[in-house]
Amino acid sequence: MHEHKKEIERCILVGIATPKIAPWLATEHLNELERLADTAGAKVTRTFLQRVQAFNPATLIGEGKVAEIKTALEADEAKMVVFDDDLSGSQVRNLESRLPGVKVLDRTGLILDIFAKHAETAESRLMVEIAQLQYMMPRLTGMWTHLCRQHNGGIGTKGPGETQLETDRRLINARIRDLKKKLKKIEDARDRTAEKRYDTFHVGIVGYTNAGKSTLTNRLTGANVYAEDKLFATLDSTTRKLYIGDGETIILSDTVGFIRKLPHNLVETFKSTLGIAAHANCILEVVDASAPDYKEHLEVTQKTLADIIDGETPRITVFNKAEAAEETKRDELRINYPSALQVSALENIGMEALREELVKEFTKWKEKRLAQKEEEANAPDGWVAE
Ligand SMILES: Nc1nc2c(ncn2[C@@H]2O[C@H](COP(=O)(O)OP(=O)(O)OP(=O)(O)O)[C@@H](O)[C@H]2O)c(=O)[nH]1
Ligand SMILES: [Mg+2]
Repeated sequence: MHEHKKEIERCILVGIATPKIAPWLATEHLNELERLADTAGAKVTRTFLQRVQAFNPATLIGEGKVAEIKTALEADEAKMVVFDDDLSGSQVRNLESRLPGVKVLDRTGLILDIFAKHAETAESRLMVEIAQLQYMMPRLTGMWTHLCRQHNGGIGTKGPGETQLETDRRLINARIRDLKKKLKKIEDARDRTAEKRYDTFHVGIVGYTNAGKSTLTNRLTGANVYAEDKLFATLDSTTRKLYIGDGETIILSDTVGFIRKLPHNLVETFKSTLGIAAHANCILEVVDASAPDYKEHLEVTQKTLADIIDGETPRITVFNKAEAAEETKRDELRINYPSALQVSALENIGMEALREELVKEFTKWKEKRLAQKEEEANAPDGWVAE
């Protein structure tokens, strides 16, 4: 396949390691950023990892490093630099003025870009646009102050830019409100569908991006959900049926993956998609057993989930890609997570055990539902269960 060379942007990545972060983990974070850049369609020409004691408030990294990056950008003919850490509006402005003609992004901006490219349904498009506008707001300030200075040469004067800025802000806020209204309509319709499913056992598949959630969904249900070795291959949740015999069915929802430093407003807006997980009767948590930083993946997943579902929902933890993990690592996982399963969706290993686990949870749920129904039927005011 021929790629158009022009479409591939060349970029340089910058990571910052504070004394609190172990070097191997800092490298792992940068590797992940590289995969994000790749997913966004950019080619990484080099990466910088700067060890700092404290962040420079003006440019995040030290002035010397900025100069070094400038030289590297010129040598590599790269026009974009991506920071692994969040940049404030003024830091973007300061960096852009020191690196003329270079686009300065942070991890959040990159993730938003990927989400914008991958969003397919009306719902995810709305969510991404809201998140993008929210992300833009504080950076707008920087942009206009920047222009304002250029025009007036003065500092702290209220120039025409300020008025323009206020207008822009108002317009953006109006747009966000409008988008949120549209989103609400879609969500309400979906909630009604969810209510209809009240009597079906619903499993929400969650986990870090690229853990193999879609591959696992396909393997379990024989479905053909898009799975790829890219971060955020899945944005819109897909729902598939799993037949478990006796005419019984389980519904599986494959959802968007989590990632460290997932932009907060993105989590907020995507809550409704993840809401599918919130409606779930059981959570199937997929972890990449072969990832060196799987512990961090687990942590990120737990934290993101804690905001969405109640702690009572039963959970099955699955270590996927087990065939690609070292034997010592698998032993470690067995000891530390005794109730978790080890599987390989790719090589079709351990699927039967996972099915059994799902059926077990289904049976528990069904018994509970039956008891509930009986209670409803026997209610003194004569309520009849549907
Ligand atoms: N070695 C190995 N690779 C696997 C396994 N399961 C999935 N993969 C690969 O991991 C990559 C990501 O798989 P996906 O199923 O797209 O992962 P996902 O969790 O849905 O990812 P997102 O939708 O991007 O969050 C693909 O290249 C898969 O082929 C496995 O058991 N072993
Ligand atoms: Mg997926």
